Amino acid sequence: MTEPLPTTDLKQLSEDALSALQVLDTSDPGAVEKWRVEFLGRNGRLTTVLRGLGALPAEQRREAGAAANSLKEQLEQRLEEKRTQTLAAQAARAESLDISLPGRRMRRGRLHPSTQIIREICSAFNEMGFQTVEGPEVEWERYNFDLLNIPRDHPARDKWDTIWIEQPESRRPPDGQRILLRTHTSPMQGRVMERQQPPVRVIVPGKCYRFEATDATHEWQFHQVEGLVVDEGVTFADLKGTLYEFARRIFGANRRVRFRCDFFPFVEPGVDMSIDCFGCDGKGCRICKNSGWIEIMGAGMVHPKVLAAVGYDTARYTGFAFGMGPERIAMLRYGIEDIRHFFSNDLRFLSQF
Ligand code: FA5
Repeated sequence: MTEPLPTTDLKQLSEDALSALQVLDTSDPGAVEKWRVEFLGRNGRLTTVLRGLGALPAEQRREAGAAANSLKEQLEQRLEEKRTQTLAAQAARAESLDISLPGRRMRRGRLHPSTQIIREICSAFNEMGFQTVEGPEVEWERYNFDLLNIPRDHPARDKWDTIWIEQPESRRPPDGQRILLRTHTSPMQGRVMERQQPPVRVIVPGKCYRFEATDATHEWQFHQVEGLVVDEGVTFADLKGTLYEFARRIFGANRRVRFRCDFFPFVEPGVDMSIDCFGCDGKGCRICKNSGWIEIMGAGMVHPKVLAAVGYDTARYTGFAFGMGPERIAMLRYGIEDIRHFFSNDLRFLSQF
């Protein structure tokens, strides 16, 4: 069987290369490189032909060699021409742009409504002399429960449906401490008091998590803002005065405030605080479920066991603490009906604030 003459190969190769070049998008460097590798590359079709020349008789070898080299030059030149044409076409298109057309409006981003209300709450307290501090969302049970007078296996733990983090046996600390996603911002009470002596006056915004079924007023992830004050001579009157002033700043000058007994293991006495409904001025409406009052936070005098657990002198120091849900406060203020909007990332909701 006779081998086809290399010149026949070259003719076919030239046709293939030129027709591929005709449809090649030379503004795409990847496509140009692919074309070059296929026809001119080290293992490309032209180089393969050139390599095969050695097997030919001398006079054919010379003739075929010259033809192959000339084809190589021709293909390189045609590629360059095509590139120049593409650039010229692009430049012409650019010149045809109407630069007097008005630009497209940039859409401005904005802060998430939770962030906005948290900042507002914190600055109300900052103006009253509170310092803002933050802490970890992944927490030891010691801070989330033990130091807050909620020992392991105490039924009070059920109040905070907890998301636990699995720890391999080998990495558990000797005291058996477990890790969780904090269920409230109160663990920062212990963390702050452990590292400083009174006077303490802090506000702690942060994210919390609970293993809860969600509904219009319950999310499994939400924020809280915690407050803690400890010093000599702090009384329940200070708690009431501070929170009353806060309510006036956030909800307006004419708001009335109500405190009722409530139970949290880390405060004694414990209360919940409500404001009179701004939707109906206390007369009763849909917002306040006809009660005239809206509950906005839990609070109380810091339990002496909590102060003692961090080594504070309970004969000398007293304090108060409180914790509120900023999403719930934003819902009340803006008439938002479902807390799940906050984390569903729907721009139709987010861009209203
Ligand atoms: C607490 O978490 C206490 N740590 C508050 C506290 C601090 C009391 C200091 C006394 C002293 P409670 O579970 O009630 O309490 O939550 C406080 C606020 O967090 C609620 O009033 C509510 O606004 C918000 N909150 C609680 N659970 C959810 C939830 N699932 N979704 C949205 N907000 C919630």
